[in-house]
Amino acid sequence: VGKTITCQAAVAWEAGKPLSLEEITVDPPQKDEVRIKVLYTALCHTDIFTLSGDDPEGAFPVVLGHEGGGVVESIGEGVTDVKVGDHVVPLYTAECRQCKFCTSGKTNLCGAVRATQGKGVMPDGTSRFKCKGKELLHFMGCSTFSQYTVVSKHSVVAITEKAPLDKACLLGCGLTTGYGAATKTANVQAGETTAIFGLGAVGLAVVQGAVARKASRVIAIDTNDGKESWARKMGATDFINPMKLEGQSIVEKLIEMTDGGLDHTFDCTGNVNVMRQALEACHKGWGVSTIIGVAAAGKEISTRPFQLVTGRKWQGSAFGGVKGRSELPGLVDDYLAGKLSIDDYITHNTTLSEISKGFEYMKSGECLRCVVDM
Ligand code: NAD
Ligand code: DAO
Ligand code: ZN
Repeated sequence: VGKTITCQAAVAWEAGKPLSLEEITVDPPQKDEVRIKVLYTALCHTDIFTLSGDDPEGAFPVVLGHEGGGVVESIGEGVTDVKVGDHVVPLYTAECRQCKFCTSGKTNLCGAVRATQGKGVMPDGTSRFKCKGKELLHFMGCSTFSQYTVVSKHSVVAITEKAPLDKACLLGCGLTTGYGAATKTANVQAGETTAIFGLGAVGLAVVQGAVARKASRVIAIDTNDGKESWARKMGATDFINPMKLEGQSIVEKLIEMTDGGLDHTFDCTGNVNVMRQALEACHKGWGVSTIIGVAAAGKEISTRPFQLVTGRKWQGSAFGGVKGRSELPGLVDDYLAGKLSIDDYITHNTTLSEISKGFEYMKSGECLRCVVDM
């Protein structure tokens, strides 16, 4: 049986307060659990959203972070798919391969750890983290803002050591989400037209997915002109700033550009008005709009039902529809083969002790992803 480890972590004590660098203890992995030495973590807007207190389900004190990469330090009984020393990416979308979701062949969602993950505890209902005599909650089944973390064996995948972990960590959320939404959930086919609303890391990864699928048109849309060069670099064929259209709505403009509307649109903004635009810019009869953005608490989408009656479809995508344990290694191969770029997304770097700077970078329009060296 392993020992409790003392290490540094960025702790979120309460909503609306900055993260605090603390010495914490991390208990050994129990049955079916894996303890990981986290080497890198990237920051994502979901961490910022939870820390802000705007997420009504956010609970504190907690160790945030869910876009990480590390090395397996120890394993509990019953763990067979990863071993000590393996390079791994924690998965906020678990894959147990046994539940009705996993065996359905219809979804990448998994029921195995869902309830406890949502409560911020391990599947046995307890936490592995303590600080100053208090238990800290886990976050999204990952908690990568700690030098060591414990995750369920269903929530971790080993990847080849050929992939540098300071890059591969981005596959833990944003890039897989966008690339998978285009290539798996929407399953864009060669020659189809696509439009992507919102060009953060997620939207740019949708652009890459659409380009990889040889979409005939990849129209990138953002209210920030600074995103045009990024979108073009990823292979977008067009860029539109909807704020700069005169006498025409973005929906009218897109319909005009594509002879009636798009085969596929994607919302990567989380704004429910944009979600409506994305649906209504779809081609009558067959256009499909995929919602990826996470809307603020309590927000609802709307459109006239006639939009759906006349053949447009609305769907959503979580983690790009990717089954983490089965399919993430394939994305790592795509990265190593030069088909999926990751390096371009890392616009900023920081260290654990300066993680709050990373949050500031993320709030600025210029940062796609900030990787934290733990
Ligand atoms: P980001 O903030 O970096 O990017 C959002 C982009 O949208 C920005 O470039 C912004 O300028 C642009 N934008 C804002 N309002 C707009 C408008 N009205 N029209 C066009 N563009 C507009 O965020 P990100 O990290 O790329 O994440 C995008 C979204 O995806 C977020 O809502 C995030 O929570 C969500 N997300 C979902 C999943 C999932 O599994 N479904 C996973 C990760 C992230
Ligand atoms: O199975 O009900 C469930 C929970 C699935 C979680 C999917 C989360 C998708 C969006 C999260 C954004 C992460 C950054
Ligand atoms: Zn499952």
